[in-house]
Amino acid sequence: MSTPTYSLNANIASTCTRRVLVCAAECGMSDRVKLVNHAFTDIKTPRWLEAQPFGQMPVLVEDKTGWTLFESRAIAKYIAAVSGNTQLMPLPTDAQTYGKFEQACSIENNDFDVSASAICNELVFKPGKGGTTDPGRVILEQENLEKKLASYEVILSRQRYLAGEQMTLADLFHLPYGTMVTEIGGTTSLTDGRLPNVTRWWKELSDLASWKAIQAERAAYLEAQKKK
Ligand SMILES: N[C@@H](CCC(=O)N[C@@H](CS)C(=O)NCC(=O)O)C(=O)O
Repeated sequence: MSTPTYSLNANIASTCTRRVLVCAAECGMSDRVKLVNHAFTDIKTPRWLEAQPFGQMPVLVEDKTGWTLFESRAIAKYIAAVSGNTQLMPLPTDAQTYGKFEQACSIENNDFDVSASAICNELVFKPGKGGTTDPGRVILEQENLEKKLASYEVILSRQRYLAGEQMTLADLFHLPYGTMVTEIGGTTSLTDGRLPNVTRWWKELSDLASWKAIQAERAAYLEAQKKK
């Protein structure tokens, strides 16, 4: 049986797309997961909605069978399962390690992403769609993020990564919004050293060669779009 390959129907400019791409790269799956850049208008078409009823990207498609999967974190976990990389995603049979991994995934989704993505939404996505930034919401989410990252500092002062001593998908999941919220000045807490273990952790993650390559691909794509 031939090794399955996949198309990632998405766009390199999207945060969720880059979440999948960095996880695929770290799992050694980049050659089996091919990014297919789509216009953001595609995601509201009946064909797209059939695979992704929420009208969002990314969507993973198995090339041979047409089998689909959406939700960036689910896609990343699926790719890790296919790759067999049990460091980035521990097996449920290793119950305690798996429990800590799921705990870390939950922290990213419920404690970090909520505020980091809300700040990016207010400062970038909303104005980009013609809307107006709500400064009160920005301040509230900045305060929330600050409090959450203080708790990250406690965790990361005891262990190297969010799930333990090994880097997992849970750490990688932070990269798109962590990078964006820092770049737009939405927070300095990941980088300014006031939370030394957070800064150490974030530097290691954001310095990953795979992530730098994906960010470079994004910059090249956006530059090419400007020239069109
Ligand atoms: N929870 C979903 C969120 C997907 C999502 O919000 N995708 C964005 C791009 S990062 C999108 O499609 N936005 C366009 C829209 O919602 O209309 C995931 O992780 O895949």
